[in-house]
Amino acid sequence: MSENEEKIFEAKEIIESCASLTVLTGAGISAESGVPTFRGKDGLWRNFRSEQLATPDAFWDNPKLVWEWYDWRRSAIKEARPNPGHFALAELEGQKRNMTLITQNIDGLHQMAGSKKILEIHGNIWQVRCTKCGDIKQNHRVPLEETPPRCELCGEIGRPNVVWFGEIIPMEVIDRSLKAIEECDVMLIIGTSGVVEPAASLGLVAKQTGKKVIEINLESTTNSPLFDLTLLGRSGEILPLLYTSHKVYS
Ligand code: BJW
Ligand code: ZN
Repeated sequence: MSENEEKIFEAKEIIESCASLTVLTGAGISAESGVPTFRGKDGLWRNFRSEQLATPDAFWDNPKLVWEWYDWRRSAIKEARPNPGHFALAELEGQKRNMTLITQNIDGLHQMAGSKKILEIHGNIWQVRCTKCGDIKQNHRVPLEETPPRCELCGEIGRPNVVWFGEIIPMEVIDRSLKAIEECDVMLIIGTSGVVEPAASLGLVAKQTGKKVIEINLESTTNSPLFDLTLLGRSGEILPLLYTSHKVYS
């Protein structure tokens, strides 16, 4: 057995025997569905980095440009379907007494795969929020009829209902994430580079409060040395190996 296979075996035992599990996912889990990650080689759009576009300043400097980026990402996400990693997490939720899925992703693929208890800490790309009255509407049109889209109620421009750099994640969402970590026995951290705060610190909170923390990533991250186990490989290949299909645990 290779070292990684031994770790997968160990992780499977930990996950199968725990009652309460909290999961944090990042862009890597959707990579096998064809959704570009942020910091990988496919993360660039017209030579812009996400850090240059995912900010309130970038939006107010040039709302049309930022909406064109979102329109491009919406077109990629619209074609995307959940991969075996998303489905494995949805099935695992059905087997656990308590499982919360915290996701940094805004693509909605966990919902599509059947996960139920989801905290979208960075928002959702299919929602448009009015910059004046705050009204939030679902909007699945690709491409958008106009960029930026306008609010049906007050006529002001809308923005994606997501959390940009320098913005605060709604307190209720952070509180619920921390509570899920407090209540869990094991935390799984999947497909995130762990560089963006405060999401990056959630795994550290889990570790510091005595939870087992297992990471799954294509490569090691700066946080890997702090975790109990790091499984290297594609999440769509590793996650289905981590539980026994159709077996119900109490
Ligand atoms: C695979 C795989 C496969 C690939 N299988 N794995 C403390 C210290 C320093 C800075 C800060 C701090 N606190 C706050 C900050 C500032 C800032 C920040 O963190 N900056 C860092 C860059 C340093 N944070 C904020 O501004 C946050 N707000 C905040 O803290 O408010 C309070 C505050 C305000 C002002 C000052 C101080 C405090 C808000 C952050 C919001 C992030 N928003 C984005 C955009 C969301 C909307 C959108 O999508 O358009 O969220 S940025 C982008 O990064 C997006 C992602 O969710 C997020 C994380 O990226 P992720 O998921 O990790 O993706 P990648 O690409 O980085 O990694 C992919 C990983 O997958 C890689 O590791 C691959 O190896 C792996 N992989 N294929 C398994 N098949
Ligand atoms: Zn409005």
